[in-house]
Amino acid sequence: MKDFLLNEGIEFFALVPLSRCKVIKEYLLTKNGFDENANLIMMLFPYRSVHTPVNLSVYASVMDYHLYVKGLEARLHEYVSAKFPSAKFKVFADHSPIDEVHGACISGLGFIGDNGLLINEKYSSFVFLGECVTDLTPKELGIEYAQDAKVKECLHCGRCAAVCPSGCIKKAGGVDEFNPKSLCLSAITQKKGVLSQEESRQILENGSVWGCDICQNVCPYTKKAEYTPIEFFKNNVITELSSELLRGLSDEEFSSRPFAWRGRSVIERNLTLFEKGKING
Ligand code: B12
Ligand code: SF4
Ligand code: SF4
Repeated sequence: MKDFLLNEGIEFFALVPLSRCKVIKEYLLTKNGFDENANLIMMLFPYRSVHTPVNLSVYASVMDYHLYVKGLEARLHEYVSAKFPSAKFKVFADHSPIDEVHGACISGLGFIGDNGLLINEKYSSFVFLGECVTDLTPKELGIEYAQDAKVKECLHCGRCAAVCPSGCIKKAGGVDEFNPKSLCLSAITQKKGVLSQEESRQILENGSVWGCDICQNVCPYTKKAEYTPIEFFKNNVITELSSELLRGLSDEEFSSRPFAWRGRSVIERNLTLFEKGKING
């Protein structure tokens, strides 16, 4: 299994028992036939390439990582079932049974920043998190469980809290902490329906039509971070999105972008707002 993952360009992975993870969507486990004895191979997928996006977040500028995970699962299926034909396994990312930031953190793949994100020493927080849930044992997988080591902390330098436009990162107990209850700009850009004046102002002022990277860009770990080695994330990067470019995308091309899950109307609304704002002011 180690060789398979390394061949895929996945250099950060670790095995944890499900019992150590925080389950947030139990039904995804039961639906796929997993019980409490399941194991998880937690994986990091670095995604930042040399192309710096102008008016959207890095995650929105690259091809949809859900597609990457689908491809990875198909290749893994071929690899594993040759040796263990009755093994159960499923790869999740984002729409996942567990709190992935917590899972990656306890697996030793990084630490949690005050911006709420998993920071890896090599790639900073520009890593997607995913996990292969399986009924295979550590011995069958050829990977030992990750050590239950003391979790490292970020620098608590306060830069992310100082620049966050939504005030999501607040002082709590002496350190800054991510507070998802106030509305993160990333969530505003993905919201359906009509936006309030304040929400529209946030999109315009911060110049992003999908997602927000402000707290990641200022983080000292990002300054020294490396770019992705994974081909999937290096190709077809959209650095500047416009209504015209969006209209030119075929339905198939559109569905391979990370903003497609909300349908065309939400991203169109943001672009119209952005383009009008640009013309007016
Ligand atoms: C809902 C969601 C959002 C929501 C709400 C975010 C939130 N934190 O609640 C919105 C839309 C705002 C959002 C935005 C973004 N998201 Co998001 N999101 C998720 C999702 C689907 C679920 C998060 C969740 O509900 N967790 C459960 C709740 C209870 O956790 P929580 O309150 O955040 O805090 C927990 C952990 O942080 C952890 N924890 C906190 N501190 C500590 C300290 C220690 C020591 C430990 C061990 C644990 C720990 O324990 C807490 C309690 O369980 C996850 C995927 C997943 N399945 O986990 C992606 C995920 C967190 N998002 C991701 C990304 C990339 C983003 C954006 C960067 C996208 C963008 N560019 O716009 C932004 C960043 C915003 C930010 N600063 O967090 C990545 C993060 C990758 C990383 N390196 O960490 C994830 C993991 C998706 C993925 N598979 O890659 N997201
Ligand atoms: S900017 Fe500073 S406080 Fe925020 S996550 Fe990075 S190191 Fe931590
Ligand atoms: S993604 Fe943007 S709005 Fe959300 S916490 Fe980070 S800086 Fe604040």
